[in-house]
Amino acid sequence: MSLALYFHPLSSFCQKVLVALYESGTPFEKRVVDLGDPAARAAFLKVWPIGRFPVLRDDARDRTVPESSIIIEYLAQHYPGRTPLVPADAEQARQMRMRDRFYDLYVNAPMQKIVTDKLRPPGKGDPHGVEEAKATLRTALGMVDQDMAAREWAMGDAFGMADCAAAPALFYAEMVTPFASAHRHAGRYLDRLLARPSFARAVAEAKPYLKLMPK
Ligand SMILES: N[C@@H](CCC(=O)N[C@@H](CS)C(=O)NCC(=O)O)C(=O)O
Repeated sequence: MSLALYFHPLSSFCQKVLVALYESGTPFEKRVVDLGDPAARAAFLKVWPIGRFPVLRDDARDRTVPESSIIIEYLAQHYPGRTPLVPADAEQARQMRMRDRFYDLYVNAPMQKIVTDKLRPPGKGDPHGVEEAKATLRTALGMVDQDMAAREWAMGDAFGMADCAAAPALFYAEMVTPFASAHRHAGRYLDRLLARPSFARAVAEAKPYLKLMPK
């Protein structure tokens, strides 16, 4: 098998790529990385010294591809599957990328900031940063609610890369700062994402690890 994904099932950015792979039906080998294990971390840093996953390794093309959006673009370019994840039309593709960035930067990243702050050693927290993250998340979720009032998926009728980004970002955002009852359109969008087989599978695979989420 040419493709291998370095990832962890609990990671939101990794789930984003898992959804893309499950949507496209592209075969790949799973390499679960436990960053808490010094040997596994050291081995992963040899693959990608930045130390963040997901990372895709393509032996056939001799490419190491980091960054969830770039991995999905790479898959769409070199391993197109049954679900086209990036529109062929340039204007549609630009809009898809804009929404993908929106979910990564203004939903996923602030959600991650709120969660990871709880893992910091006592006295090393960043309450100001967490307040900023909460404010960004609130604004972003209000925008998602408006945007999804008349859409099934992020770009309209067709599921794509932005929905891969939205699914884990909204899933964990609902856990961290519940929004679905106040933002009904965003909440129903999350319900549709959870019912989508690709994301349902990623969530089922994450379930055994959810207990590791800090309270
Ligand atoms: N911009 C990156 C973000 C990746 C990222 O933040 N991954 C997190 C897990 S969700 C990670 O590797 N965290 C480990 C660490 O920071 O030590 C992407 O889109 O792939």
